Amino acid sequence: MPKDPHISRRNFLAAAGGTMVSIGLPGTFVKLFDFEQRALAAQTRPDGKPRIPPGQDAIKKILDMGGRPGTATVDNFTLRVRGEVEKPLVLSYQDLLALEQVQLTCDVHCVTGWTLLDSRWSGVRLSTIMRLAKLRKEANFVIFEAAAGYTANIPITEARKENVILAHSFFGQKLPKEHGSPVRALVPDRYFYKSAKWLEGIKFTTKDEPGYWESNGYSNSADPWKEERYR
Ligand SMILES: Nc1nc2c(c(=O)[nH]1)N[C@H]1C(S)=C(S)[C@@H](COP(=O)(O)O)O[C@H]1N2
Ligand SMILES: [Mo]
Repeated sequence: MPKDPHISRRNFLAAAGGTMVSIGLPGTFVKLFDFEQRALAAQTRPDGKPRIPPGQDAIKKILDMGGRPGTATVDNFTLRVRGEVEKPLVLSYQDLLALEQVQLTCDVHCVTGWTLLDSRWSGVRLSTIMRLAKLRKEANFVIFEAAAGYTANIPITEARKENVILAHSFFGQKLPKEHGSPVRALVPDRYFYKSAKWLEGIKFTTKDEPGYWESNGYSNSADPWKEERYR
């Protein structure tokens, strides 16, 4: 493994295949103090699940997990919505802002073991896009299509949840480049590799199409509370 993990991961993505590498940028992260961790671990969510899923540790600040950014900016961004829809769409950044906006405070869980609590995002619900594009009943899966060929897939049942959004802001600011600007998917209740950064398209399919990490040894369902990490 080269010294700079960012470079090695880029090369890996560029090569698109080959040997298994660690998901995201490997390395250590700064956890909360043990007493804080224990207090948080004792909390439960409104849905009754523990606040911190098994095998996860809370951290203070989001990490840049790398990946290959796109060239899109706020000015030339387009989101293509296609597949099992009556009305395929091509949305600009302004188009997205003109749709119903939501603000969301949620926890995100990276499969490498870190959990970021109370992260604040804003954007548009995926269900809003589904309504706008007039989803066909044949649509069973959502495939997020991102820059450089990165994809991630979720079932339509997950996609309908209120907390699944296309995010353009993070803590009240435009999404930083390294975290997926202009727009990323956010699927808080699955491991974070489902939350495709640098989003370019959304495809609705009848059959499942396992995404990038889902085809490289990681779980297709990716439920943090069931610890579905690997295939
Ligand atoms: N386009 C794209 N999206 C991606 C990735 C990637 O490599 N490319 N990595 C995924 C993984 S493994 C994780 S953990 C999160 C990390 O997001 P962050 O860098 O904003 O923390 O993005 C996910 N989305
Ligand atoms: Mo990850």
